[in-house]
Amino acid sequence: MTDYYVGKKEYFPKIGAIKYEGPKSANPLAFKYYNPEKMVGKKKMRDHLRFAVAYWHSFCADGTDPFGTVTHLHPWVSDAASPMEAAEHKLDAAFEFFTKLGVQFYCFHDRDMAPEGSSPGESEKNLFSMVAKAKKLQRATGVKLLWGTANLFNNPRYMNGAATNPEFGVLAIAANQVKAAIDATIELGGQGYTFWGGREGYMSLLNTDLKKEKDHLGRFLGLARDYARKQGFKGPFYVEPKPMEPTKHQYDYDVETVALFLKTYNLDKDFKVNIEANHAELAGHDFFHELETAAALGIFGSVDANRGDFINGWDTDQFPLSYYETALAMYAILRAGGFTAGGLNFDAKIRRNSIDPADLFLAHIGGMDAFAVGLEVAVRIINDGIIPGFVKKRYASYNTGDGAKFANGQLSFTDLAKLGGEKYGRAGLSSGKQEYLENVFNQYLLGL
Ligand code: XUL
Ligand code: CO
Repeated sequence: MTDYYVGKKEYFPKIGAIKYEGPKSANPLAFKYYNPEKMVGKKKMRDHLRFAVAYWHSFCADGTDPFGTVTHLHPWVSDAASPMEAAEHKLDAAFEFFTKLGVQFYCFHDRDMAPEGSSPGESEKNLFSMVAKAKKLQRATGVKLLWGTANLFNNPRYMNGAATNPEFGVLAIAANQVKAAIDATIELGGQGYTFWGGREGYMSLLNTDLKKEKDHLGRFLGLARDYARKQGFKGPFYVEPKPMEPTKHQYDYDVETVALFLKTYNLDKDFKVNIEANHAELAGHDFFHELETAAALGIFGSVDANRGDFINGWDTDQFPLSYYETALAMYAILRAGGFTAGGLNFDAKIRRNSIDPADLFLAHIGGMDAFAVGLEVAVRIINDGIIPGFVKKRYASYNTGDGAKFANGQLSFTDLAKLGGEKYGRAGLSSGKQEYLENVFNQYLLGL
């Protein structure tokens, strides 16, 4: 920790820097498995995992749900005389939290950091006054921006969508907002820029021109990309798939849908996906499936780390805890080459009734420990080679002879059919060994 807080108001005065104490530690405010400096393979744990805190859940959300009002009475709101002062205090509280927790990155929406003004110009002014402060705090603490984004869903004007709105004027206002959010991201050295669909989808097809809306979204993203590149932004853009909520059907349904969308609108060179675990579940997939699909399609970028609840179908945005899931996720991520500009952003919130200041730390500690375990398990699986080796062997018939000719495009369909008719009568009778592989996976989970 730096001496940044000397003489400053602390928002979490009873909590110091969170340290690694090992699996036997009984200290709830310590890491049991996440040891940032530990070398795992060729990289330190911290550089594999690239943890980020989500500004919106951790510093803006106040516990409100459809059935009840505020339960999280943030001191950075209650000690401020105006919304702008509250935004400044929130920034101080956020950087205090980042540094005490020891994360390298954070992510934010424009409206998380600064309140919306009475005109687009005033909103931009508010944003840039906070960006100037954030820049100083980043320099003082070494914490960096993983990605920035624009909130194109909260204001009532976006009730019918932003870039997919049937009214042009709303689309234009959204462009004004995204331009400022891109400028802010560049100013803060953001490593990526995210587009989550927000309200880009439909509630009813009876009032919707689906093709027009998708065309407009494709053009909007292309124009935003061109603008950012012209301003010198070199990082990846992310689309974050989600199948539903708040709309009945979101256009960025899942990874596969987004991949086709990116290709159709010539966005595939600059855009990748930011995969959220809970969104994968809502799409009827598991997190592992979405990660593997993105890797296969060459668009894996970043992760919103969280989990849903197995027995309901909401976007509950809970902190990830299952070692089994984090191990599968890290197995996919490492085989996709690991993170470059992306990272693990905790798009997760503490529960409405978690009202102790320590709860926000405890939640992140649990999530970071879970991914540290997942990382170590995945590295063991990859290094031992039993599971990846099995998969490799399963496809070995495509490496030589007729199979290799097929794989290299040297056989016509008639050739193929002839071989099938004459030569391979006994093919196909081999076990998939799923139970064996699942048992082996479980052994790795306990480090044996
Ligand atoms: C919503 C969601 C967003 C995005 C950023 O479900 O995941 O918070 O991550 O806009
Ligand atoms: Co998200």
